[in-house]
Formats: sequence, structure tokens, C-alpha cells
Amino acid sequence: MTTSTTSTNSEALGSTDPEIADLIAREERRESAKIRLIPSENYVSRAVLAATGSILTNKYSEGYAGKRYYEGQQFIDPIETLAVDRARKLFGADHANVQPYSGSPANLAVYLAFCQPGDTVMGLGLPMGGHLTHGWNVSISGKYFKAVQYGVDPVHHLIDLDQVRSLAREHRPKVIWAGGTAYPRLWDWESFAAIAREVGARFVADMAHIAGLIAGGAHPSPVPFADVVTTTTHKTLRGPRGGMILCKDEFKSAIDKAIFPGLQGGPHNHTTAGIAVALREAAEPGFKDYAHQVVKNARAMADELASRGFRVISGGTDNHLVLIDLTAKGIGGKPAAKAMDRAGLEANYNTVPFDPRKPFDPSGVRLGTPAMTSRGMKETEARKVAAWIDQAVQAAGDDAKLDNIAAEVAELCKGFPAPGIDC
Ligand code: DSN
Repeated sequence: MTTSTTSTNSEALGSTDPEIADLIAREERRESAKIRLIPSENYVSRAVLAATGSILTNKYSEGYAGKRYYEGQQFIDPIETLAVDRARKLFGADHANVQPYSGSPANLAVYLAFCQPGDTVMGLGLPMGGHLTHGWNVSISGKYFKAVQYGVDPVHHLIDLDQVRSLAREHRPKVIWAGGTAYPRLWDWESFAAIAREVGARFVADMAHIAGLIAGGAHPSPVPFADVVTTTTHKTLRGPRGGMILCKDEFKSAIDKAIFPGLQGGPHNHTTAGIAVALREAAEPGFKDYAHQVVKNARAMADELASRGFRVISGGTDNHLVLIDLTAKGIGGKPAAKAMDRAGLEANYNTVPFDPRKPFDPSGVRLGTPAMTSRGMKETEARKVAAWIDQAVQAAGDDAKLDNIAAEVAELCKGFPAPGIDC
């Protein structure tokens, strides 16, 4: 039933809008023939694709299950309830809200729940591996609030908890964020919680990048320690583009009200269904293997890159991502990422801690193993990828050489079909 609906839908798209159908088909081939190393990206399963591309997109459902502002919720309510129950069970949380449109709205809802404009908030600075919404100055979180940003230490590039504690004591923030986008090491949630408790702040963990690792037991969970945990659903968790907020019972009402009616209108029910499916998949025993393999692959890649003379930030990784500084290789992060992309290795250029260069032309490249691991690739392939990265960086500007690498990459990819993609 699902398969025939999906293929009927594809045929309909092809005949109604061949331009978009063609671009989607080409993107499918691109995602299939490249090794995708952007750590915030992944492949969803066919089941998640089917739920996300379903007729649930037709329905409005302002409110929450059992208390909606529109009729006709006979099937939407149980879908959202399943998603909520699965999220609570998978992460051991008192409460889950599965309606945030993505991670940034989830984080904005936290501010709405706990802060007034002008209040002090604290998070890891963006150039140190944090997220825009944790108080960086160009984001609403840095414009509407007085943001204090902690960093990593200049030698080991680890979160400096002494600095976090002393900034928290000095500035008494309302909210302290932990979590980031380019921090390759474990988060000490318990210490953050203790600091927040001492200064009377709410401790909020943003686990967006590592939610799947936490679900699979490959990274400690913030849920026992944090007042609130936010996440996207599409990174290591392998769900559709969306967001979730988990919290302790005492914050349920504040968080739910902040999402609706505070910040959003109707939830995206097709996304909610996709999230429910992804949460079911993440509860399967095989997902534990996946999560641990993601970390093993990242460690193998970091190790191989280091042995090839790349400066690996923090000396390695504990999670799904590897941050490299290209300075010693005589190339910036942007031309290196562009050369890699031509060679079939898709990554993103990124600042490294204390980067003397600008964010649009930084020193580093950020790599991640979630997507390649979803294809079944293991340490052997991760080391091979590191070797190709080395070759691509050296061949930057030589398109013929880069194309040769891309052909080898595509050949390897044929042996590891991408989930959800036929070609
Ligand atoms: N844009 C995401 C990332 O790539 O890390 C975070 O929101």
C-alpha cells in the first residue's frame, strides 16, 4: 500500500512538475554517489519518508491531543500521542513536546518559557563550536537577551568548566545552555546542572547533534540532569526535519504554552508522524549498533587524518564529528571543502576554536560519520575516506584529479546503498 502510494506520488510529480521531479531525481543521485560527511545530515528510512510525504500535510491541528481548536483530529491525536510516548520512553523523559518546527524554534520556545527580553543567558560561543541560538550576537538570542558566551580552553579545546562556573557566578544567567554544533567531545551534563543549580539558572541541554548517539547509548544522556532538553530530529536520530523538547514535569505547562500558542500555530502533522516512525526505529536493538558504529567510524577517521598530518581539533573525537584545521596544509577550509565536494566528499567549512579567519572563509572543515554509517560503512571505509580527503586537499584546483577521486568514491558507494534511495 505504502509503496504503491509512494510510486503513484512520484509519477504524479513527474507529470505535474517535471522540473521539480527532475531536480529531486538528480539530488537523489547526488546523495547516492557521494559520501556525505556533514555531521548534521543523514539518510532517513523509506518508512520515515512515507510518513513525512503523506496526506497528513493536509490537516490543521492547533493545540495538543484531546484539546484542539479544529475538528477532525480522530487520527492526528493518536499519531501525536504515539510520537510523544515514544520520545518519553526512548529518552526516559517526564514529558515530550514533538511540535517544534525544528531546533531553532525549540530553542526560542525555551527563552519564551523562562526569560524576559533583556535577561542574561549563557551558552557556548558559535566560533567555539556552539549554536547560533545559544546567544550568538547575530541571532535573536543574542539580540533580545544579554548573552554571555563561554568557550573551550586554547590548548586541548575542551569546555572549560571553571570558566563556565565563574561566568555563571558573575552574570547569574536565567538559562545556561550546553550543547553545540562543532564540539567533538563528551558533555559533562552533571557538572553543568550543578553550576546552574548553584546560580539559580535553568539548565537546558541542546542535544540536537547527538540525540541518536544518546538514544543508542553511545553518549551519556542529559535527561536525568537537565531541566529541559531540546533537539532536532533529523541528525543522528535519523528522523525527518523537525524538533522536540523533553522536560521535567514541572516545566511541561511552560514549555507546551511556549510552543503553542506562544510561538507556533499548527503542528506539521506529517513531520510528527515521521518523528514517531523514527523514534520507533531508534528503539530497535540495531540502532544501538548504529550509534556505536558512528562513533567508531569518527574515531577511525580522526586517527587516520591525524596520521596524515591533519591538525584534529581536541586531538580526536568522542562523538560523530571531527573538526580539522587546514592551516598546516596551506589551504583554507572553504577551498578544501570545495575540492572535497568535487571529489565526491561532501563536508562543510567551519571555524576552529580561536580561528584567526572569518566564518565565511575559516580555517577548518567539519566532518561527520552519521550518514556514511547509515549506509553500512565501517572503520575500513572511514579510513579510506580520510585518505581521499588527504588526496582531495592536495589536489585542490586540479579538477581532473578530483574527478578521478569522485569516480572511486562513487564506485565504493555502489556497495553501500543509501537508505531510501533506489539509484
Ligand atoms: N545547521 C546545523 C548544523 O549543521 O550543525 C545546526 O543547526
